[in-house]
Amino acid sequence: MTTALITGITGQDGSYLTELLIGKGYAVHGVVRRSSIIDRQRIDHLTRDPAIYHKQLFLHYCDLNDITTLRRILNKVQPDEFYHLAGQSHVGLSFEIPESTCEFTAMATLRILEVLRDMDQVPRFLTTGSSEIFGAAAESPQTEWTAMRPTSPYGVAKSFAVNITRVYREAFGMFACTAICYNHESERRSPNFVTRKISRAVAAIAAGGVETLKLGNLDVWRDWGYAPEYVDAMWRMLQADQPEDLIVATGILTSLEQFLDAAFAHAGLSWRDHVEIDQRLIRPSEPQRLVGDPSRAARTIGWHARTSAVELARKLVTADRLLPEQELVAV
Ligand code: G4F
Repeated sequence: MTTALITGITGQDGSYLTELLIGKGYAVHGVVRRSSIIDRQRIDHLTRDPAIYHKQLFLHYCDLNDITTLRRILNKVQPDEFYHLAGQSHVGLSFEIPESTCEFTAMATLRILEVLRDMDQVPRFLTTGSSEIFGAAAESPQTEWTAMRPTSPYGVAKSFAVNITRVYREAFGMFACTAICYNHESERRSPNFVTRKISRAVAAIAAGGVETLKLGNLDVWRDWGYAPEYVDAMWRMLQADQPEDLIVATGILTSLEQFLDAAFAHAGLSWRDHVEIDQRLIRPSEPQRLVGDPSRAARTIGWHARTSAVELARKLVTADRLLPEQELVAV
């Protein structure tokens, strides 16, 4: 049985990756933070399944600052593959909490690499980068060789993580790589990201619960894909003969207005009747357009995104319209 260890197992990507690996017969060990409020909704269906929990899925308490505990878990579990997905993932919020964003996203990656380097059997290591490393990109679409010009503390922290992972790969011969993921969304996305905020608002408006949706900058273009497909790319990267950083993206640029069109039209609505601009939601700086070139991932690991941004918008609205009305408040 192949053994994987995942940080960020309770997040969107962590939960989909866990399902994927369990389906492939892995033993999956997840690292979870101790907190008085237990928020493991995305993996509840797995931890409630007696055929899976404590048989194929195991959870361990560990804060990523607590490196001695992580070392102990690693020595006990001896994973073959290590997926480091944890971190502060909200770009806008990183302007308000830059230090902790860098601590969890940049420094935690370095600490993990340091612990792994000392192991007798070093597991294969993957972390997730972000299109935010390119920021004010000098070229479009961005490739694995595009210069990093981040525009947010989050993007700077991710740039550090990508670079330190490369340095450990090159300097110490570790199988360590970064999936440079563009925006990837799903029914499990937290509503503080724009896609899910929109789909929940559409559901609430269609149900007659609210009338308006407050958004920040609408003049942005992103490369939006479907998260379950992105964790498949992560897995494929760790099965490759050689470790390398890859762009994981659809290659298609969609404007936020196009996403709004698709989401509202799916419920027979027009966003122009409901969206208001709230200046407080506009970030101090951000990339205007980000689109990745996924051709290297197609060539080396045979990965292709299958869901378009328009299909994604419709999928999220369909799912959110099935939610009980009380879950749709506060959009
Ligand atoms: O959904 P977002 O918050 O995603 P963002 O900032 O692009 O970051 C996501 O994708 C990155 C990959 O490229 C990840 F690394 C990162 O962890 C995260 O998953 O915002 C998308 C766009 C932004 O331009 C933002 O300014 O939507 C704009 N936007 C406009 N109004 C809004 C809102 N974003 C949010 N979250 N909320 C708004 O009301």
